[in-house]
Amino acid sequence: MGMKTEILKLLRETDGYISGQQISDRFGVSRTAVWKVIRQLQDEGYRVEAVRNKGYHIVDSPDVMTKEELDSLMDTRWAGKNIVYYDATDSTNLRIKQLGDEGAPHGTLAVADRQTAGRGRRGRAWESPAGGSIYMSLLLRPKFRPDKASMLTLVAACSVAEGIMDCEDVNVQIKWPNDIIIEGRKLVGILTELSTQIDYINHVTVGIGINVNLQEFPDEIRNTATSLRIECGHTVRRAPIIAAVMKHMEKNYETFLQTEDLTGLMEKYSALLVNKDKDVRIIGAKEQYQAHALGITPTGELIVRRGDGTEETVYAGEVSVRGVYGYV
Ligand code: BT5
Repeated sequence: MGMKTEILKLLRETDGYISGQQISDRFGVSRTAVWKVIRQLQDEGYRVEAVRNKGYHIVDSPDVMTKEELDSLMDTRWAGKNIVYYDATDSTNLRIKQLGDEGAPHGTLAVADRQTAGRGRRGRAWESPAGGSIYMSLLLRPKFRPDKASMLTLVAACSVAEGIMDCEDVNVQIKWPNDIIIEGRKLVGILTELSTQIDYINHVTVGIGINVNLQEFPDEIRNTATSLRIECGHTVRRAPIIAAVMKHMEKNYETFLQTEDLTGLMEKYSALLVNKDKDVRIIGAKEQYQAHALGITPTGELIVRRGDGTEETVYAGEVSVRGVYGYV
């Protein structure tokens, strides 16, 4: 951890004031060096008060998203421990794929404030303006076989939902398999991509886009998208959400590894599943039909009952699911 991160942490952990002398003793640097770091933090938007004879005090943390802010909040062993931060990049998924090819460790997290080529599934685009959203991708290096990797999208969905609800008083739900919604509108999209050999995984990229402080959307998604700001009615800090999502991701991934399927996460996932006991329209490559969704299997397929009473499981890679009325 760099000194700026350490000082930020120290300011947060101190009730009241901490003197410049105490900080400089702690890090073995001059008081001028401490003051310079404080100035940098203030320039980044932190409200750090300096009171003569008392020292420094952090009043509040606005929505600052920097590597230091993220490092200072991360409370995990591996998930998000090696953060690469970009003010702007093409796509954090592309960055992580490259870092993965170059040998970056399991748990490496790329975070951007803006993407110029944000990607959804099957060539679709992800709207990625600056200043109001989370665009992040996590590098995983699992040892299991490639056919199990699609379940990681569901592990991530669970983790994002839990992380958001830890930080904000909202009720989010999961639209199988990879969207998180509030009141029927899309708040989060997840894109999991694999780099594989025939029978083993090189690495997995789990890309997560969360609309945090966006207040308006382009026409095409105006009626289907939402943000935390819109739903909560106030500005939301991004960095604590990233830290909370990583915390849950680490835990849920380890649960997943115990059985290499969703057995240990079924209860949580099912409780969050918006499609459960709802009519859905299954849109496959060859056919479309209406069915009743019953839940998921331990391997992440959606269980549906057709009109004639037959039950079947639907694999995420093959279909889209729509509510019979509109988006959900
Ligand atoms: C997804 O695709 O929902 C996956 C999105 C993953 C984005 C993250 S951001 C970090 C990482 N880096 C990337 O380049 N990608 C990942 P899909 O299910 O195909 O949904 C895409 C559709 O959602 C689009 O066709 C739009 O209709 C809609 N959409 C686009 N941007 C949106 C936004 N910001 N909020 C809500 N809906 C959006």
